[in-house]
Amino acid sequence: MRYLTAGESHGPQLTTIIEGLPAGMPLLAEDIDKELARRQKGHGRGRRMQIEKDTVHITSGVRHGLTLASPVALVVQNDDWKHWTKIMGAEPTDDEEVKRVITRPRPGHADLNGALKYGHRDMRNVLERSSARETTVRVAAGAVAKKLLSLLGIKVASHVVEIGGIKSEVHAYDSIESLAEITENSPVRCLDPVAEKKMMQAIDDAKANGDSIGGIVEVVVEGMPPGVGSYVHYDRKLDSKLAAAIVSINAFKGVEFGIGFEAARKPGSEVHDEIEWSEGEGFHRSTNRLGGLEGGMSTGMPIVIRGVMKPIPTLYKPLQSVDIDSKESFTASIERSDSCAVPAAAVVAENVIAWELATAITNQFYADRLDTLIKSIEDQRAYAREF
Ligand code: EPS
Repeated sequence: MRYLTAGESHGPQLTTIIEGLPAGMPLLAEDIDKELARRQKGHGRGRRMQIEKDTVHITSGVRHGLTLASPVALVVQNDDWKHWTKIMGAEPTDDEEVKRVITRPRPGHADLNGALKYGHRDMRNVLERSSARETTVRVAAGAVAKKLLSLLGIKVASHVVEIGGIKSEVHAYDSIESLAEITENSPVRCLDPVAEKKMMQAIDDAKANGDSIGGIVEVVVEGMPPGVGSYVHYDRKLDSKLAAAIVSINAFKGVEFGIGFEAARKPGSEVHDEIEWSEGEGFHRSTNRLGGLEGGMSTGMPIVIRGVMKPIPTLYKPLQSVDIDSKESFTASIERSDSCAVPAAAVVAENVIAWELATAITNQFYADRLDTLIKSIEDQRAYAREF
């Protein structure tokens, strides 16, 4: 499976074209809209989210609710476009007023590096595309993957484990369904109601100070059959694919699996998961410190991945920068921004992980048809149980 996205933050629309889905897979716009709505929520979001009501149009690849195996094109309109038709229009203009040229790079953004790379003297040409608005259609593509995974008995959920230095102290949950339900009702997608309140206060404080804060999100996956991925070559290792997916999310700077960096501080006997076998269940691990991944492959245990998001670099509190035309120093100022997008980023993380898992599965198993793919996955699970 593969997909590309297109679209500028304040352009008319965002688009993705997905290829490689099995034929005969049920897919409705509402499957995607559900994820798009989840991504828009979260304490700390700015005014833009009040303008947008993200919903998808499926413009190809699906007929009467089933995939055809032809490319699936998904379109999400930008409601804000009506305010930007001149500034972001495709037609040429000599009117400098209309262009709203940006010559002042914001520290921490793609502005300056993107301008140097492509020779843009108007950094709007960079920031319109580097904006996290693009995660809308990455979530749309991920929602399609998530739907496929659900049909294969694989569930994906997430929670926010830290915001602005405040840590969730609740890590246990009854089931992945209850994790999803509790976090869905939390304005910061946190399992810990005490930490939740403190996180919301920290976001409010950051906003009042003109600042922004980051955090850590955790994605959990249940139901992956063992042996997906590869130990044979670097570019087929499942953990490397998942790590790349997390770090590809705007503002994400690091990734951990299972106990993660804690592994550097512990002896091997306290890191590796002992192997057990029982009738019916087959092989499993007594613990899951490695987060469901060993040797570049899934173990069949839950996959646990954490990603760290830096504070959003668009700050009301100005930071020092230099104008690319005048070369004069200035302090960057902005019109609007999110003060914290960690809860929304948890949804993005879920969906990019779903995409990578669905891709790994469709690469490894015969996936032209949904029915044969379902059977292949069931066979792999049964094989592992009886191995
Ligand atoms: C973003 C800046 C803000 C955010 C945006 C990401 O948008 P604007 O420039 O229109 O105020 O709201 O996020 C989204 C639009 C979104 O859908 O998540 C940025 O610079 O990355």
